[in-house]
Amino acid sequence: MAAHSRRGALIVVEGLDRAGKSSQCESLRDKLQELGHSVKYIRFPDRTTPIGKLIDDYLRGQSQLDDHSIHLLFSANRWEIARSIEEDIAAGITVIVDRYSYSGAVYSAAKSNPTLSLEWAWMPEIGLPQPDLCLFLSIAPGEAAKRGGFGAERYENETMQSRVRELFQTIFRVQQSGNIQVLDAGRAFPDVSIDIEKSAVDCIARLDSIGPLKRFASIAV
Ligand code: NYM
Ligand code: MG
Repeated sequence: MAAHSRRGALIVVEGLDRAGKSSQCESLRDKLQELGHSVKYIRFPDRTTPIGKLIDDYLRGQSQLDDHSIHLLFSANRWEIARSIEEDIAAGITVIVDRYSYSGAVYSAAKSNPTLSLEWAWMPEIGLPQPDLCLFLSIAPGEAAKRGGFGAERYENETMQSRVRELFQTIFRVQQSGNIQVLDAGRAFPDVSIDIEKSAVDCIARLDSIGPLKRFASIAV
């Protein structure tokens, strides 16, 4: 295989809770492996690190933190993993990421804290590896509701989810990279999987023309 001299792809999957992100990421990993690619699947927050444990406590309502502080912890959690993502990609491994900087910015901005704008929320993401492809699994609020009730974690309520949904649209509009694809995730699981696989395979095939891994730049909202 020519894979040795080629870098891996950074593929991010985003969406609201219950959009099917995690199951689709696992399915994509298996499919790409079948096709002979080296693949890793990771998720944010990574609750296993010391920073991740602070985040986990907060999400489960075990601790109270200032909105800005928890926001920066989510970002710090990405920065502490960023190097290993870059190393994997340089080694030819495609990395599938379940939630990334987009979730980071929109969930915090959805709190409507007057000193925590979307623009502010994006700033600590500047310089992190930019995905070669971001797949947004779009699901209508009604469809999400059919998939079962909200869990017990913070943010899992109607008001937050509808603000988050709007802010995802805003941030995708102002991101100039052109690597964001919105998929209708209200369809049957295998139909969504097929689209995800096609987009991922196409992205990996285009890596030579995409060039080196890019980094996030600032946004103007
Ligand atoms: N979340 C996730 C944030 O608020 N900021 C972030 O940077 C990230 C990565 O954490 N409701 C929120 C979104 C989710 C919650 O994620 C936990 P998951 O994928 O449900 O475990
Ligand atoms: Mg969740």
